[in-house]
Amino acid sequence: MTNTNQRPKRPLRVAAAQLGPIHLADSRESVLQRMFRLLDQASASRVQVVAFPELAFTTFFPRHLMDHTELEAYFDLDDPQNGGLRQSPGIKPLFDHARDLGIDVYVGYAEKAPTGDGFGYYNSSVYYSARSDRIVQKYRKVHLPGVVEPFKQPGATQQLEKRYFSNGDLGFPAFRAPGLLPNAAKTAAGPGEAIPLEGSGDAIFGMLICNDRRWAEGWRSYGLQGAELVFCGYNTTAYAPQLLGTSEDIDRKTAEEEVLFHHKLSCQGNSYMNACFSVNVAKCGLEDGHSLISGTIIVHPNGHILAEASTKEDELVIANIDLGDCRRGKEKTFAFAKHRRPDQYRMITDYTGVVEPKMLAADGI
Ligand code: CDT
Repeated sequence: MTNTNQRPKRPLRVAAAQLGPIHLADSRESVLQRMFRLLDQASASRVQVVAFPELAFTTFFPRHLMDHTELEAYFDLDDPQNGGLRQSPGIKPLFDHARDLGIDVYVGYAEKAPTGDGFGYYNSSVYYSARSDRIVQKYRKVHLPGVVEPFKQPGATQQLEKRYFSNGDLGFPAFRAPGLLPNAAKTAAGPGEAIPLEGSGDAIFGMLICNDRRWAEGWRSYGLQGAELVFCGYNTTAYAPQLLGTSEDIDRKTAEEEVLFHHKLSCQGNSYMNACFSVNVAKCGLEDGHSLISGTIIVHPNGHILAEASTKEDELVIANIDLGDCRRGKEKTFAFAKHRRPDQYRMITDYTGVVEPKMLAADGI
């Protein structure tokens, strides 16, 4: 079997496991049971990889002002001395279930990591491989939105990620997921043996978390590593004019449509510009009265949406994809090695904020 480029197919059946609201009062056990149901559904549909949202095990707690003691309950310990996240008691049951079903998992969680003299707190995700029963890669959210000090206006939507988490410090590490593709090429074993073709090895994946999807730099970092699929889980507030740049003058329904549009624009545009699939998965609905957008989508490297959620509840969104479809973009329009001009891109790493051109003189025209 070949695709239009006469390359072998790289078929994969993926799913986004959208979660409806998780309220402050909901127990971890109840959330795990919901995740198990979605995994069971995925298994019945022969899905190989399931993606869960950002901070999937709890309510979106950064909208609440909490003291350190209250906050601790929302974090899961990722301690390499004790088996890492794979053995963390509040999450282990999910990996055990996924292992038993033979399904790989991308999932977001609040990470508490020992630092030697204390703990670091991150908004993180991991990719768990069922075949190897291990976490293949961890990612820590780089672009933390929101503020350190809570907004004072009554009724304002709080977003305290900058208060509760440290900035991600692992960069954007692409990785290969073992055992998903039939006939994936392996490393050349010895001298004289043919070097495997680009795009013929085991699947190359990357991870982003929520706000990261709005920033081209993370996607391009994955594009430069040949990523064929990027996962992104999110909790996106439907109405947050203080934070999202939507006008305060528009009604809530119009504001939500605008937020949804920018979400899709980011995922579709960046998938296209980096010639990769993306699985973008929401936690959505009314959480304790706070509205989160839905919009779970699986996007093709040509930018089109392949599958989309139709509810604001727990819902499995499935797509059959062929990672070989990335080759057209990677070898033509976005053949980076041929067309990129990094010597002209220095501002991207030299500048953080905006540096405007010099003002014109008073008599300037
Ligand atoms: N969770 C997260 O990163 N949310 C941001 C919105 C922050 S402003 C309300 C997002 O980019 O969707």
